[in-house]
Amino acid sequence: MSLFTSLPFLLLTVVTASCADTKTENCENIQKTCPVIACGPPGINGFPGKDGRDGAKGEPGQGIRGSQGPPGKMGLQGMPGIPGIPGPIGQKGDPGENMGDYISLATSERATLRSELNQIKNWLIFSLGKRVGKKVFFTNGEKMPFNEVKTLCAQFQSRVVTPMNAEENRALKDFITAEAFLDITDQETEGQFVDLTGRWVTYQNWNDGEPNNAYPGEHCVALLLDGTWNDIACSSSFLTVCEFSEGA
Ligand code: FUC
Ligand code: CA
Repeated sequence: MSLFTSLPFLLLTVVTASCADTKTENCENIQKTCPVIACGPPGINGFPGKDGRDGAKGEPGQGIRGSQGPPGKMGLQGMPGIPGIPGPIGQKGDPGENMGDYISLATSERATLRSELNQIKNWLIFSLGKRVGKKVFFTNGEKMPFNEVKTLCAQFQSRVVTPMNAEENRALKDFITAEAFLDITDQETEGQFVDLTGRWVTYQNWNDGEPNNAYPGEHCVALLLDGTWNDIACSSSFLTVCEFSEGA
């Protein structure tokens, strides 16, 4: 017998055998839905049914506690605390420098500074001025009326040059390169030449025939290049020479 011709028989045999193993009630039910097969053995199990609905939410579990989270942000700065108790008194310090050392050092430094200052003054006088006794002559090389010369010299804490003796007069003559005003006038009384303090000058070195007040108003005095004096008009312009007192 071939496989195709024997298959219905095999099925019938299986169903019949299955039905024979079940209870009579079940067999009757089968008979109601399967009239061809009056009663037979129970069939093979069917396929599993569809998945059931999700069950109700379960109660919270009691799992293991998680690890601690990272620290939070830093809080605001707190108020300053009250001052602490003063610490103990420290050990006595090393003995200080001797005050005498400081004084001698200051004295030494002062002497050095004085020496250097004197050297600088020497450089200036050698190159620009003329020293005679305690006087030093300087000029800016400009010619101007007498009043302007007086003002300029006063601005530099000096006065218009005034030779008080032959030595100073000679030093001034050697210094100038043009006729220069002296700080001597007879503006108050014609013919009475006085210095800036108003006192009659005790030293004079007039040129021959001077003072002659040649032109009315020759009330000032100029040192000529040969060292002699001439009365001239104060409004005329002559060389500016100021004298400075050393040590003042
Ligand atoms: C002589 C001087 C005057 C002026 C004139 C040019 O007479 O006495 O002061 O310098 O020369
Ligand atoms: Ca004159």
